[in-house]
Amino acid sequence: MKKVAIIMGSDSDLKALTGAMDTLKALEIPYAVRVISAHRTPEAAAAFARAAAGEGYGVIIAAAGKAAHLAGALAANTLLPVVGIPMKSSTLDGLDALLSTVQMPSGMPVATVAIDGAVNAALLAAQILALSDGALAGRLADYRAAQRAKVEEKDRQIFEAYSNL
Ligand code: RP5
Repeated sequence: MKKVAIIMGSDSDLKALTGAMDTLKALEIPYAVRVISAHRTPEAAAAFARAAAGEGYGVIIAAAGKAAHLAGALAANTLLPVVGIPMKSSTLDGLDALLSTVQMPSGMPVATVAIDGAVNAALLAAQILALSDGALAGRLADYRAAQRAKVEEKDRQIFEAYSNL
């Protein structure tokens, strides 16, 4: 099965990415986690992206904050789909990273999820891999069904606790 790469620009991003790791683990998708910076280690970023397809990766998740160029810098060096996660930082609440990640020039796409949207990044990566993996598609369908059941149960509880009919 193809692997997912979770690349973060700094170890200070790590805590916000646990949702991505937990989600990939729950879906039984192998993943590697790396700290590679578009600005502080630009050669490593290019080298990783160039080698990724040959090393068995199917999707790259790139998380960075502030002037967040990591996802775009990786995308520029691979044909693999790149999912960008803009990270919330202390100064501009992640708006800086959101704009830096989402506003890619035509010809070089990055699939950008919400600020700190680690779980959706993992799910999007899983959906991409599931296009050629029927067993994974089944696990994703189960994930959706479990999510639906949880919401239906909350609906039932809140209906009973708060309605005044
Ligand atoms: C970005 O700058 C990183 O992705 C991180 O979100 C932000 C701050 O990095 P540190 O100064 O905490 O290492 O490149």
